[in-house]
Amino acid sequence: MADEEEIILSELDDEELVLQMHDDLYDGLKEEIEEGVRILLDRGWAPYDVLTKALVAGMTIVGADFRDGILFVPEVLLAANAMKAGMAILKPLLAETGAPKVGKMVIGTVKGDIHDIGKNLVGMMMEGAGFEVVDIGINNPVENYIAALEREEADILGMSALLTTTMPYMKVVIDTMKEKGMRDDYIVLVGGAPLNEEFGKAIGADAYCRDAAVAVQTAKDFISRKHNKLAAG
Ligand code: B1M
Repeated sequence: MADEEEIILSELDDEELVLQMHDDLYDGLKEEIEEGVRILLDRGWAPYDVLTKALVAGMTIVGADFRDGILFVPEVLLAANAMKAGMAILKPLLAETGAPKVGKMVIGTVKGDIHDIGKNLVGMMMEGAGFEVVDIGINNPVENYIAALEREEADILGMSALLTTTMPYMKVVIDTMKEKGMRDDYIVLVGGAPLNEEFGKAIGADAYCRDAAVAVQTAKDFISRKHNKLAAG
């Protein structure tokens, strides 16, 4: 039957392939996603375009149907695994630019929150822009952030939260840094789908970053301001 015919990804044009990848991500088809990523790269696509147009856009569709009760946790987990498999292929391409190291960032998802795709993406893009990144993973209590900042002698703290119930924990981390007299030693950047600029300001972060590209640009801006300040003595 026609609708049971196997789709040969390499025979699709770019636009059809990207749409098919959205479907495959939705269906959690890891191998198909890996193949699609490789095909787009072979066709000369920039890794960042593959990431945003094929993977992140696909995950947005998954997110909408998750919200609307059409998809459930097991299916979304499969989609997340497929997305991660695609990201793993892109990671070295995004991360190895040979750029000189410009600063060090500790990044982690806050306590109670296990979403890590956005955080991983930010880490990858930061590495690609020449930052050293120490990823402390998910579900981090304040102690983990403080210990990592001190141990790593980082310049930047990055925090991620995807739930409205976990985002207030970012303030706990920043308040604890203030209590310990260490807040001003670090650039604090926050991000995650439910946050906004106002929230970032209200909790005392230096900046809210809408996406990974904004995180990179914001980090660069703050680091160069820090260097200028030091140079001015
Ligand atoms: Co969850 N989940 N989830 N989930 N999940 C959301 C966040 C949700 C919006 C879905 C929905 O209802 N539409 C909803 C939250 C609602 C709310 O709080 N108001 C939700 C829920 C409710 C839940 C559970 C409670 C479901 C349940 O169990 N009933 C549960 C909670 C678990 C927990 O954390 N304790 C849960 C579980 C899961 C899975 C495990 C199934 C899976 C996570 C797998 C994983 O991460 N390994 C999952 C997923 C995949 C999602 C959605 C569908 C996709 C998230 C994602 O990866 N997006 C999500 C829907 C959505 O966000 N619209 C949803 C792609 C990623 C590239 O984007 O993470 O936004 P994002 O990151 C962006 C920016 O936000 C920014 O840059 C990134 C790249 O551009 N950014 C930063 C992120 N972090 C940053 C840090 C920075 C800077 C920028 O630091 C400097």
